[in-house]
Amino acid sequence: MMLTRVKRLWELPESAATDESVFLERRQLCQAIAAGPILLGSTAGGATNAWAAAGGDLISDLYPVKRNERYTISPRKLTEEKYAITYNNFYEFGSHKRIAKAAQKLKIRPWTVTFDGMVEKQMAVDFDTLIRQMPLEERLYRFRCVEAWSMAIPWSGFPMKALVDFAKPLSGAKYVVMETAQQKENMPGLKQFWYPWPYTDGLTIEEATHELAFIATGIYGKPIPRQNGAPLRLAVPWKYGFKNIKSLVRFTFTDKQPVGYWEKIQGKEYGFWANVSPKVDHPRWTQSSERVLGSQKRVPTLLYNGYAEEVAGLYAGIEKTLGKRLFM
Ligand SMILES: Nc1nc2c(c(=O)[nH]1)N[C@H]1C(S)=C(S)[C@@H](COP(=O)(O)O)O[C@H]1N2
Ligand SMILES: [Mo]
Repeated sequence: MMLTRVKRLWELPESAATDESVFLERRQLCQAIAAGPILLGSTAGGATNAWAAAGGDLISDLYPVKRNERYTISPRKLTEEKYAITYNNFYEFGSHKRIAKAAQKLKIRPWTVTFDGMVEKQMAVDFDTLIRQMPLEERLYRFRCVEAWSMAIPWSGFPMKALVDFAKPLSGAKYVVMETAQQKENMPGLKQFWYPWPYTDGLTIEEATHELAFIATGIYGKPIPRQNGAPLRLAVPWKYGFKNIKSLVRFTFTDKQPVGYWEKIQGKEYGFWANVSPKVDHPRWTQSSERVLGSQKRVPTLLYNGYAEEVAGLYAGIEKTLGKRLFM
C-alpha cells in the first residue's frame, strides 16, 4: 500500500513538468547549500534566489497579480489588511481569534498537494510547480463567518475549475474533499484529540467548478500569510467561512457526500451546504445581520452573501428537498 503511493508520488503529467526557471532556482539552491558561503558570495543573483528559497518563498515574483474587475464588493469596502491578518479562525493553532502569532510555526516549504480518489491518475505535486500552471488573478470577494462577522478581501489565486481540470477526475466523481495539513509539532490544536483532525471539507463538482469557487494563494497583493491559510486555501464567498478550508494538502474525488470537520463535531449546527442566508438562523447566532470587521457597524446579511444571481442556479433542483439544510 505505502510502496505504491511512494512510487506514484512524483508521477506528473507532461503539463506539470517543472518549468525551466523554477528548476534552475532549485539547482542553484542545492549548489549553494552544498558549496556553502563562498559560492554564495561569488554568484550574487543565484545566491539571492537561493536565500529567498531557503526562507520559504519561491513565488514572490508572481505578485502582485492582475485584478479581474468583474468581482466587486460594493457597497461594502475592503477590510483593512491589519484586521484580516490578525483576527482569524484556524483551530489547528487555537480555538480563539488571536492565533496569528502561533500560526507562524506552520512550515510552508516544501509543500506537496496530492490529488487522489476518483481521478485518472493519482498525483502529488509540489506547490511551487503547481501555482505556475495556474491562471493567476486578483478578485475582491465578500466573506461571511457563521459567527456573524464579515469582511471583504482582495484574494490572489486561481479559479478552482483550473485545479479540477488539472486533477482529471473520473466522470463518476460527484464531490471533491479537501484536507488541511497536519503538523503535530507546529499545531498545538492537534493535541485536542477529541476534535476530528485533519480539518476537511467538501464541495460538489458543480460547486467546485463554478466560476466563483477560487483557490487563494495570496491576499492584499502578496503571498497569503500563514494565519490565513498559506500556501493555498479555498475561497467560496457564497458559503459560510468554515467551508473556506485552509492550508490544503489533498484533494480527493469521490461519489459520496463527505462529512466535513464541523459537520462531524456538530452536524445539527454545521451542514454540508452552508450557504449564507439571512433567513435561516444558526442555533447560536442570528444570521440576519453581520458585524463588519474593523468597524462598529452591523449590516444586513444577503442571501448567498450577495452572490444569489451567480449561484442560485446551482441549487434550483435540490432547493425544495433540502429546505433549510441548504443554508446551514
Ligand atoms: N484548516 C482550517 N481551515 C479553516 C478553519 C480552521 O479552523 N482550520 N476555520 C474556518 C473558519 S470557521 C473561518 S471563519 C475561516 C477564517 O478565515 P480567516 O482566518 O482567513 O479569516 O477559515 C476557515 N478555514
Ligand atoms: Mo467561521
